[in-house]
Amino acid sequence: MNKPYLLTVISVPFDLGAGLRGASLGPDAILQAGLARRLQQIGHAVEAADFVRLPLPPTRGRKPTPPAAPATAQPLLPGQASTQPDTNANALVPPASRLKHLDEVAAINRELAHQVAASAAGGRFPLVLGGDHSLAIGTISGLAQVHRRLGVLWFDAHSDLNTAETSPSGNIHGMSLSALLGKGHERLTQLGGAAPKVRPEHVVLIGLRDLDPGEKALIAAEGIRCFTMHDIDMLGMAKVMEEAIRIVSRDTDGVHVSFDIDSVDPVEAPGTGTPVRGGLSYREAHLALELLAEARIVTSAEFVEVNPTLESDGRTAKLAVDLISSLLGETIL
Ligand code: Z70
Ligand code: MN
Ligand code: MN
Ligand code: MN
Repeated sequence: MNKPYLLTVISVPFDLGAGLRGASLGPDAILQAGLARRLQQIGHAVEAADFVRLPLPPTRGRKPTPPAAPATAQPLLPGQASTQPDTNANALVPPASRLKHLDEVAAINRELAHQVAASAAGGRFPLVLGGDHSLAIGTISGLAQVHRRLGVLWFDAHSDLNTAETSPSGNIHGMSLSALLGKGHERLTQLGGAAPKVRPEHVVLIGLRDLDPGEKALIAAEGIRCFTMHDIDMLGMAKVMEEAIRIVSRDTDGVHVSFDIDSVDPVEAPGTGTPVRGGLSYREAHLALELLAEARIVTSAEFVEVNPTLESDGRTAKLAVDLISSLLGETIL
């Protein structure tokens, strides 16, 4: 086995960046699916002190996570506006009301950035368990305090490149990557340090299949490298990862993996808020992370959008444990 990582496993039971509740139960589901034992089997030191759980800021406007949401719960329809009143219509900054739960998202991400920066500054490997994908804002802002030129591999069905102006939903988990690139509301772009946190030429998106018009425009304007499901079909995951690894490790001083579980096909990952057909197969997802482990370039990771309330058998949390294990050096032989 490779050199063991000194991990900091940071659980963030937060879901107010998403359109559906329930991803707040993701971290505990992943831990209960046996993450610590698997990390130990791989050879990583895992002591109780290396497991951190962020306390939630007080929520406003929504009740705490219910025990289980019915599987029929629906996110807002595209184009359906926030029901919150627009209190900022004449301001030059984007109306905060188009950013749902901005106060709570900013508060949890500030705390997360502190925790991640402390771990990375201590030479450790921060592993964040979400929670919804708005948490990437805190994770990567914390990493940016330590890595001046961070490479980012963003596995997702979506590109999360909306801003308040282009978002069809107002859900901040669809705006996290644009915020990290310095686009969007200043409370997100300036969180935990000056914008931008990453440069477009150091970012690669993998697994895309559901983009909004404003996201496509930003990809074109910034020249962000994307490997869509079509590209993966055509090239094969091995070739895609060869190119992706070259991009994120060229002229960078660290590589972060931001893994939205909805990048994987809903057949394997049904427990997520916005499943999209035609995703990564179980083996494609594993191969990608195995190749990253072999390349030994990854310095931090997060696994987000596991929502155990949307399934009955826990298979999505188990999948997350399998994927984390592959990324951290588990091999078949
Ligand atoms: C859509 C939006 C999104 C995850 C859904 C969806 C974004 N583009 N991200 N689920 N993980 O609302 O911005
Ligand atoms: Mn709120
Ligand atoms: Mn996402
Ligand atoms: Mn997604």
